[in-house]
Amino acid sequence: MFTVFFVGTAGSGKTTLVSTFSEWLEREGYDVAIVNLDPAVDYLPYVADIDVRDLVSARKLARKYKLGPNASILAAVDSLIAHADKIREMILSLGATYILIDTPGQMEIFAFRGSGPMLISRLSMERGAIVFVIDGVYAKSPTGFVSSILLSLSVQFRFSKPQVNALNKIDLLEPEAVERITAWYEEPEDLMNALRLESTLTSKLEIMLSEKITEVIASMGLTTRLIPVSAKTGQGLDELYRVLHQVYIGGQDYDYVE
Ligand SMILES: Nc1nc2c(ncn2[C@@H]2O[C@H](COP(=O)(O)OP(=O)(O)O)[C@@H](O)[C@H]2O)c(=O)[nH]1
Ligand SMILES: [Mg+2]
Repeated sequence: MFTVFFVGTAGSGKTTLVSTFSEWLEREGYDVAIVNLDPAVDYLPYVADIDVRDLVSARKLARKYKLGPNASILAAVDSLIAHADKIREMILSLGATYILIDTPGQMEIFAFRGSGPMLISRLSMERGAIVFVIDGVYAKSPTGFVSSILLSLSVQFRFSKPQVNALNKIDLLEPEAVERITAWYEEPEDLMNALRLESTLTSKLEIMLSEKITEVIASMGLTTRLIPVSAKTGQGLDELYRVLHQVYIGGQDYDYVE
């Protein structure tokens, strides 16, 4: 049993990717199940095998305790901890090979509080991985790219699980833009030049910081692949599967080697 958590900023395409990727896996003949961990979502494009909205509802909490939208999601995600063992049992009884887990829209509520990492460690089966979903439209600009990768890095620190970065929405990008972005990931020089051209770097300090950051990104690229995908058209899902499969057979101490 392999649990794959989809994490990323609101609107990056986690839910859509879970939906298309599960269809792709099913078409390829794999046994797949979906868990929705977002207690505040209104509409899901897939049928969840386990849906936390059946256990906690952000909307009900909001009404009961007169909470605003953010506070009610916070309360709902935190209260999921009380149900972690039950959800784990439910996942085990599904018996599927691949368990795709869709996480709350507001990533910071999930990743940067105690409850997110706790849930991930309780719900990971013998193998677990994170797919960090990056919004390709946002990552098109050098500064947007850098901030997306820094977020991915901080998620990696939070969860310390094998992680794959999916550059989503490539159907909205020119093929040259996709190539450029993937090159930034591996070549600090390319990224540094692009940052300079974007000319937001004014002070010496900013330039020095950017140089250090681009080095970190390039060294991250050695172990964590950036995989261009489209949750809309299904482009790149075969590659996403291939890399995840390597994590699955390689275990937790996975290092990607080309
Ligand atoms: N064009 C395009 N739109 C996408 C893609 N993935 C997601 N979207 C759209 O982006 C919006 C947010 O997607 P959603 O899956 O709900 O994001 P989430 O908040 O991360 O779960 C929706 O309108 C999706 O239709 C993609 O690969 N291409
Ligand atoms: Mg979602």
